[in-house]
Amino acid sequence: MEVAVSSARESVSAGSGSLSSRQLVEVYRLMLLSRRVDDREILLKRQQKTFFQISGAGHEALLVGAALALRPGYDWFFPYYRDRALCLTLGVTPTEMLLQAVGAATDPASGGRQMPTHWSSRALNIVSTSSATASQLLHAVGCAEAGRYFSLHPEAAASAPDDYRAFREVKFHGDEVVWTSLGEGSTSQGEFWEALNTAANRKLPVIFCVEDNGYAISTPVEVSMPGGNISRLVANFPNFYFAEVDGTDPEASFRAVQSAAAYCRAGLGPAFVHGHCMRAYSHSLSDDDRHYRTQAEREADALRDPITLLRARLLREEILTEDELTALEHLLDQEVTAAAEYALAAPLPLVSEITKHVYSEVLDPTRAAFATEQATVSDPKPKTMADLINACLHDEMRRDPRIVVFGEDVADASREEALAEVKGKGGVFKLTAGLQTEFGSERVFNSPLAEANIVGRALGYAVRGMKPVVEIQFFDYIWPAMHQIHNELSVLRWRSNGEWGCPAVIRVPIGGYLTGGSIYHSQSGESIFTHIPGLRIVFPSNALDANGLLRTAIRCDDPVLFLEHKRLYRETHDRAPYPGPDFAIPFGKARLVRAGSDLTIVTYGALVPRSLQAAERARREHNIDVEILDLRTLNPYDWEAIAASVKKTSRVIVVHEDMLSWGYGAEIAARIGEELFDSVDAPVRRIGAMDTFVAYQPILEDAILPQPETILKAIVDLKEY
Ligand SMILES: Cc1ncc(C[n+]2csc(CCOP(=O)(O)OP(=O)(O)O)c2C)c(N)n1
Ligand SMILES: [Mg+2]
Repeated sequence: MEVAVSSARESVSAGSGSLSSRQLVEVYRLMLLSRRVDDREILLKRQQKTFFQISGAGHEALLVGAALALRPGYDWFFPYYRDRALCLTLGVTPTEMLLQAVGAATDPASGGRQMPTHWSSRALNIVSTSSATASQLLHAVGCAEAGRYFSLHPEAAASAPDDYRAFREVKFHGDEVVWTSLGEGSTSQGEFWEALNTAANRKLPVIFCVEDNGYAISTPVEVSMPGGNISRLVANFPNFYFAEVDGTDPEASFRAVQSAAAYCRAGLGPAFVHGHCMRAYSHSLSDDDRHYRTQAEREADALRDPITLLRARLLREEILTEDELTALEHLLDQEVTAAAEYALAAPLPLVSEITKHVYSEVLDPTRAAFATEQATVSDPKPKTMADLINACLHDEMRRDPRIVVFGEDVADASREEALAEVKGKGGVFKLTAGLQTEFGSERVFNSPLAEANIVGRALGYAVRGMKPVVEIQFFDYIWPAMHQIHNELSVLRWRSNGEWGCPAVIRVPIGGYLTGGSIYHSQSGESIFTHIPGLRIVFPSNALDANGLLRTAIRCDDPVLFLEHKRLYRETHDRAPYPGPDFAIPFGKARLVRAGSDLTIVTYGALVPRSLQAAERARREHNIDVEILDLRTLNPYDWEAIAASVKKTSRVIVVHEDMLSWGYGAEIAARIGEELFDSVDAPVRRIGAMDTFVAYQPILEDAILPQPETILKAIVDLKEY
């Protein structure tokens, strides 16, 4: 009676799409195993031995059918929390699932960090998922793009000893497909449409599977979407293979996904499989569907339970007898009981390891290897920050074929033929100028106007071992990507207990002092990002630092937010000669801008030159000798340099452009208060923008943002304190 999953897979794949009796028994075994693991988790939760439960009950037929049509460890998977039966069929074991349910140290998906059903397996190419509905779809898109890139450029897969590539294994075959799934309610998320957009446009081998159980918690499908049928809404997307299928029928589901996979493998485009399944239980154990579904509706739905249907079919077609079914069920119970016992006895995670894998454990961007700071100047002509960022991008793309650059308007010209006649755009600030012309449209291309699309895809590229260096056009418009940055990019490594990482670089023009930039082209807000663990934040104040820090950002193994102050892009005072292709500056190392003995200013970005002006005047007009530290990177930041300077001068002002309240300075000031209380002779001062937005009229902008005069006044006040 027992049939190994692999043999079922082989014979099913070779056959016509209908399942033999033997295979149907195996499908039933997997479906029932999935249900029994759910039921065991529910029991354990009621016994307070686990802490959360959400089941896949009602989705089993669709998912076992789907998994049999796909290749574990070969194809890639971005599933969601209902996909227990898919993962079981791919090869995740009940024991592994229950280890996650109890939060064991040996939970291979997350080491006790994620709720149950948050799948992850490096061996099976199941990429760790979050709880956020639909955000995984963009990762699947980026993953498919990366797979295609490696198959066209296999040389790019080569490892390199001196950067992130030493730790980013690359696997590709050329015809792998990427599975991603979601509930019908989650199709209301913008990221769903952003993912379909790019998958269709680039003909990517992604299977989008909508598991339609008719409800999003308590919200029925007709409320989630006009017309109540997602297939109808997406029908006009070009290049897709579409299938709408009875997801309670494993055979029909298998056939749909098999055809979808064949279409994708042939390079024809993405596929959309819409499976109508049912929700056998409430949304989760925290929900009670009797509160919003009538008894009649619940009873009618229960008639479509795929386990009951297949069991009846096995009896009806005399494939198994009642006794044989009972024996099978008994065997599964034994298997699940053994798995639960094992999981309950498993070691618990160590509190001492909580912060492990917040950042890369293998490549520290503060380390000396990044401290070349050896400029090899061949041309002494000073270059702007814009020039030297652009130069760094050129250098690194030459050195590392895994780098791709995309974002809004970053290409020279999407219509390549135009480049014979025109100069090219290369970004609204021209920071990416010439990259497409030198490296081609496969490596440098425009994204749709959708910021979550940019960051979500970057994550997908990076998990495959590529290095996306993407641009968000203005910091003011980073917010649609915030969900991806906060809930996905920065946390992937930690939530998978180090199994996955996504060391993408996001370059973002930021800041005001533009005269006329107004609310939507002058925002700061770096402290919102320094509050996110897992993300490195860089904020250079001059051309040379921008060049050396961007190089480290690109070579390192963590995700990096690289903030470029627009006002500093083309200033005269911060220029430097091109320092050569290996000039790198480690993170977490402040620059001493000006040595002084009376007072310390801790600052960064556009406030570095403004603080310097104030310090020069303080010297001339008041004989006060100010020391200035430019932090250069905000996470990590150079506490040692701050502490040494504060101990020397005993007076300190933290100066930034961002609003004062809850700003970056608050954290630095608080830490000085906590750790250096005995070293200061005056209150720690902060200077920042007024707690409002940046206005258009220059008189208002000048008053809102900190000016050299503001800093000078604070210096004098504090010295006299
Ligand atoms: C972005 C986001 N918003 C809200 C939630 C809370 N939430 C979890 S599941 C869910 C309903 C999802 O319904 P559907 O997409 O139909 O999937 P189903 O659970 O029915 O399989 C909601 C609102 C979430 N996890 N993520
Ligand atoms: Mg649903």
